[in-house]
Amino acid sequence: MSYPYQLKSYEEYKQAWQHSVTDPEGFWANVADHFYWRRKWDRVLEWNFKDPSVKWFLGAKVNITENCLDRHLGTLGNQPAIIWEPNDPEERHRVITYRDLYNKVCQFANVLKNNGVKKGDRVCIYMGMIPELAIAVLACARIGAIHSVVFGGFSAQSIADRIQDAQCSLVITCDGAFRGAKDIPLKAVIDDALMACPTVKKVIVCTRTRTPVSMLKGRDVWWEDEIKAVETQGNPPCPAEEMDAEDELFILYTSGSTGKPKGVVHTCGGYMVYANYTFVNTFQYKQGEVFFCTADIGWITGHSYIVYGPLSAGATTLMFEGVPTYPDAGRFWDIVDKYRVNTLYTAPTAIRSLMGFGLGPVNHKDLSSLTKLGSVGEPINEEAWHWYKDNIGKGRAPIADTWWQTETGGIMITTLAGVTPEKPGYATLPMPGIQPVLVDEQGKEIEGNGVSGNLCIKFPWPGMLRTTYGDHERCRTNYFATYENLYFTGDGCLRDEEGFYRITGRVDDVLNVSGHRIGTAEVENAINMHAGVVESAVVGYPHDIKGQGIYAYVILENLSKDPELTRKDIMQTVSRIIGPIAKPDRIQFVSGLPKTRSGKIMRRILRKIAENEMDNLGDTSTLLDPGVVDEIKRGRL
Ligand code: 6R9
Repeated sequence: MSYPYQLKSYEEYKQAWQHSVTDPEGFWANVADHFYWRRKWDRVLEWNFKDPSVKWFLGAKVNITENCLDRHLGTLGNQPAIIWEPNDPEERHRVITYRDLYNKVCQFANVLKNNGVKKGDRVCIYMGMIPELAIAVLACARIGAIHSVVFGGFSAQSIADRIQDAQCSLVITCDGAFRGAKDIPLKAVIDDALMACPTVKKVIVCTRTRTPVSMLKGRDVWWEDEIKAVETQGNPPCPAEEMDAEDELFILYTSGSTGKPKGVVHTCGGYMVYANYTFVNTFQYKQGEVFFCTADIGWITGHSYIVYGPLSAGATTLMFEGVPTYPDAGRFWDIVDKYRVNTLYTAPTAIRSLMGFGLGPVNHKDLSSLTKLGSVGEPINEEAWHWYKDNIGKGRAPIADTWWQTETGGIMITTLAGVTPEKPGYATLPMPGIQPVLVDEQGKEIEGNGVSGNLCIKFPWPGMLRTTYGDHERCRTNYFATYENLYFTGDGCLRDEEGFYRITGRVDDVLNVSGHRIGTAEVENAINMHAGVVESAVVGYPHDIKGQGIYAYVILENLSKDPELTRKDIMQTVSRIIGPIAKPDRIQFVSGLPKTRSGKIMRRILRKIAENEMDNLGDTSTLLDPGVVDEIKRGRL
């Protein structure tokens, strides 16, 4: 496959960006022309950020799986689509060609149909990183069912919340998942979740770990048995459902600063074009290369850069089941070596954790195939950037530091590897089609260079979210109401003298722990569920490996006789309610929280204390009880 819209030089990039601003519709129509549409659009774009209402490729008909599978069969049928590396390096890896993948997706799409799934139904997917996860995702898309993938680290309660919110009718899961030395009992977690989910009529269970599972009569069926049933029917083909460009493709839940996670909704046409365009340009993919994104498909990075971006480009995508440190800290480098990986796309938190093991695990691994590197999920500190550049890229491979969000669908600000300049700590320049602006607190645009402010986007792009599932008003207030006629990202940002962008982190109450987004309110709600807790306040603090750690200030009903045990109990509660990823790193028991006279917690002060910037607390005179601050300072962990 060739990509006529792949930008090859800095000059070409500048021209493309200009074109995308002066004539956005013409620009995106030119890109979209290179996809397979059942019917082309009548209009490219209709939008307003007030409602908000954004529609791309109006009237067009498409199925993303025909672009990811069918259209490659003639030329790439025998090429590897997915290379799968298991958790245990001793186990055999799998190579799935485009033809295999097509067959498997059609087969499983028929399984879904046999189990009553129809266009528009919501399907929850809770699986480990095995090829069947990608197959399940694509099978949903094939028949027009809306997938909602839930990361394997979330608790039963979190899954139940997501299933209820989307009113899913079917769940696809595994008996268990291997992750490093751990064996996670996915089906047992689903069983717990489903006690609160009457909409779920069927559960399809794929075998992976052979952990004993309880199969509920009439509800639970085995993936393998269902496949056999389709084979017995003679493996009929599964024609792709014709979707409107603006039909929903998937829901993915993500944390905001308030309340429960929201279901970000992406649609078929625009998301497809954007995931593909950003993949092909950021990583300068060339046919035959091996692309390794280390994310989990449970996050947006996995959706866009393990599944849809690479497959729509006919690329070979490497899917890894395990973790970077199992069986040892050389695992990524072994994988790069074994499959001659050309592009590695990973997160700063992984780089920092591997840095801690020194160069031992890197030395003697052949990394010469690597020509491009990527970073995603959180700001990359300069030390990690240089370590990655020098020791993994051997000084040769450019680094694309890609800034984007679940809501943006694809990469927004980044270096195009080897094409546009890179700068440590900087995401650098906007993708063609992206118009970033910095605004001050009043929403006034800050023009010129050498400035910083809140990062907003002032024009729609095809991959942007369309709504939050079941609650459009929430979408409006969250993203489009802070500043008039702008999409607000929640990130702070600076633009240097040359016009390069550096993301400085969230300016709202969202934490970024090991590249995972967690709302402080969510963690507080979970802590407050623990018997004996009166109130809590959660803030982030700098953490060497995770980027941010979670610091919780907790008021107990009675002083604890065994504070260590109480801490563990609270951790357990958070683990149960949200999942292990949201466990606080530090819990400080306090007798009160700094509140204003109107009862608002002054998080700024708590943040400063957690960051150990005690001398810099600012004005505390408006507090109801300024004395509480001294107590909290004394008790800092
Ligand atoms: C893709 C993804 C989004 C938030 C985002 C920002 C942070 C992501 C970043 C980055 C600095 C980068 N973030 N990439 N910060 N530099 N290259 O991570 O989506 O999970 O929704 O998180 O992550 O704060 O707002 P998501």
